Amino acid sequence: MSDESQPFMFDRDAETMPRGNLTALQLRRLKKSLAHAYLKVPHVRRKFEAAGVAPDTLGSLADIAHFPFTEKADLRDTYPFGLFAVPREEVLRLHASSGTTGKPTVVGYTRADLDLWSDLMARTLACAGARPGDIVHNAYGYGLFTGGLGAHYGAERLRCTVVPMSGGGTERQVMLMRDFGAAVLCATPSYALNIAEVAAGMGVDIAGLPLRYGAFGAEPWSEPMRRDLEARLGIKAVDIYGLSEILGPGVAAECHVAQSGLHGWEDHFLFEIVDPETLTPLPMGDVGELVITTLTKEALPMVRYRTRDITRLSDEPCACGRTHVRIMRVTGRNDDMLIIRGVNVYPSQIEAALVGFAGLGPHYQIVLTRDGPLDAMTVEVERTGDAPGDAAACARLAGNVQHHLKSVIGVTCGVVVKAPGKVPRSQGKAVRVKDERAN
Ligand code: DLL
Repeated sequence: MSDESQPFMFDRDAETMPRGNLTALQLRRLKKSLAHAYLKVPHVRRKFEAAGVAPDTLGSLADIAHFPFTEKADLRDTYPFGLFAVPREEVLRLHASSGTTGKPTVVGYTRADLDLWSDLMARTLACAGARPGDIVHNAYGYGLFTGGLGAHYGAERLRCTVVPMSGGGTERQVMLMRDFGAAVLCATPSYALNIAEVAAGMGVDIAGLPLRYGAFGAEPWSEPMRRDLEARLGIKAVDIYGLSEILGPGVAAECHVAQSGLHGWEDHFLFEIVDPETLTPLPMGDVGELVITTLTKEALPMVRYRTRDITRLSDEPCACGRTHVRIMRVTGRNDDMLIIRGVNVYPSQIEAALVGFAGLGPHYQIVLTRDGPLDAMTVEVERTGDAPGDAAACARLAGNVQHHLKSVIGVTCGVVVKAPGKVPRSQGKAVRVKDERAN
């Protein structure tokens, strides 16, 4: 059988489960998970009682719409361990991500949760193109961030050889990618771009190396950015998605076959899209906020977690044969949305407009300032090494970029053209927006 008709899968039975079986499994697991959270977490019990629901009021998957949402604020209010559903001694690992205030959002994993995470990350990496025996160069940050250890244990579970690089030390990353012959690069897309650029500066032809796939995620990116990374690195660049509150990476992954939307692992998560204003569930295909309920997590079961990520679901059959619903590319968050002179702007829209613009490198930063009562936005871009650097040429380029951005995002913003290398480089998740507005 050819590769295309039978793509490799880590868990074929689960990944190709017929819809009827998947729905029945989800309902069984959802009932159990709701009961677990309700019985073990006083905060969850109080919220259920206030909403007039209990685990046994759920008769079908659609009934989930009657249950209360969980938000970042619930984690903040119960900091650090108040949402854990098992005794703290059974939590073998803690991770944390940024919270909305000074305190981080803390998440925990039991032995079974860590096993599940490894399995789902092995599934994710295989879906993205990794194979047992491959060398996986892992440039996701190790530490409290879930990216590094999540990809690490998943790659080991898949029986790959892991190079645990973490972020930073980019020249050394390039050297070891070349010397070891990495087949798969795990990194944020912005850091992958940084690696490609440093390699070019070192005279290393990365596209000529054995590298075949990139498993890129943890931040929004765009189709033009994908094409750029694929050309520079000579790979297929594949989108992977996850968030600490739900698991870390390993919630959803594109397949390298179709590269068109991320299969959300429905045997372990229930996905909904809701209207971000009214919070009512939207039909399949409509754009809204992604809400996720965990079905099998022990330490931190999550009921209807509001991800703030804006996307849509697709249940169209996929060329790879997986039956799990696809989460289309996340276009932004409804809480990092910028409102500039009344116009809603997502940083990812700006990125898509800048990547590939003649004379510009792919690095950019958005600087927000206050102009009287109004917010003003300046986009700092970088000219390529071969674009002329005299003041007149830079002003012309800035004018052209400004015109182009206006036509794409509908708002006029300042544009500053910087010399090559002058826009700060990513070492992990890119800081795309610098907010200099005094409150
Ligand atoms: O970023 C987990 C992860 C690590 C995913 C490595 C993929 C690879 P957090 O730090 O909790 O977890 O951040 C989660 O990052 O709600 C999205 O807004 C954003 N995000 C993650 N993956 C993608 C993606 C990890 N593929 C938050 N596209 C999420 C767009 C993404 N945004």
